[in-house]
Amino acid sequence: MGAVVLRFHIIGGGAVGLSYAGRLALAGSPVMVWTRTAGQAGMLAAEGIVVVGSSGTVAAAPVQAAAAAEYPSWREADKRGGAECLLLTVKQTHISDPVLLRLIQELAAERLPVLCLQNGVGHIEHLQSELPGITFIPAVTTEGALRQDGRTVQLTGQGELHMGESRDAQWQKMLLNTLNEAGIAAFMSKDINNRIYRKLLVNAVINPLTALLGVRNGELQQQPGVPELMKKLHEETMAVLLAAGLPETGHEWEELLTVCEKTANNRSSMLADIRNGRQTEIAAINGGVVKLAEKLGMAAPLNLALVDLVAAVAEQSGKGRN
Ligand code: KPL
Repeated sequence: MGAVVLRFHIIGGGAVGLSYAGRLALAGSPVMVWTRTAGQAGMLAAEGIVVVGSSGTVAAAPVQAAAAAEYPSWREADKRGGAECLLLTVKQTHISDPVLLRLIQELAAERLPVLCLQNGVGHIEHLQSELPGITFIPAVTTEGALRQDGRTVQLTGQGELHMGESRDAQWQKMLLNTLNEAGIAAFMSKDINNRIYRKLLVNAVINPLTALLGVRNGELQQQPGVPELMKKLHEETMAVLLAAGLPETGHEWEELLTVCEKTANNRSSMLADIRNGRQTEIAAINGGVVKLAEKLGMAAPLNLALVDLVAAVAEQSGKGRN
């Protein structure tokens, strides 16, 4: 009997989804990408994903693809078995979509846990309450990726993928090996909730400010008056997260600057959302900090102001309220 190969279902054809799908497919894993539109799925299935490396190398990765709504006909036609892994890479703004929830329910029902790579907080609780029979494993990615078009993704910053512990240790070991072999630095984390809070601390500063100022991550600090604002926002957010149980390392500010540096060429996901007319994740990021603060009887006025400002900018650019 040959070695068991993990077959991946990547739900979401955005920058994160394409960057994982592309690298896994290039390393030889069977990959199925589930998209929102049939147009993107058709393009991916016909031509594959174009992965542009950080040094400019270009490679085409063959994948299967279908729109989430096409699940029933795909299921009927699909005869292949094998160990599977589900990566949910859609934004927080989509996790209530009934078509998506049905897809997760169908795909996860007979299979294994769903790895969730969303920014912000509140998504695991939301998914768990919508789909109570399914196991969701929180994960955090610190990699930078930029979607250039529906099938092209540029890897803009080397980062890591950390995931919570699965009850199925053998499956998780196989998953980590497969990811590592595809050049993805992936780890099992025993303190995933702290990692989620640490990522939230980074996103709560970089995302709204880059979105409002229209600058790349590496340009944020060069804007007049912005380093002071970054510092104040960082302090306010950190106070909330420490009160919520995050242990302090003393290096949080340096970590934020390192992310700006490592993803200098990146447009944050929130800036990309505003530019492309998509809903932003402001409610799950700065709005998540405000909700946490409220629960703890604290105030988070800067975070609150940013929720309103980003929503106003999105609305002004004709992109609807978040
Ligand atoms: O996670 C990100 C995002 O854009 O959402 C950062 C780390 C800020 C990289 O752009």
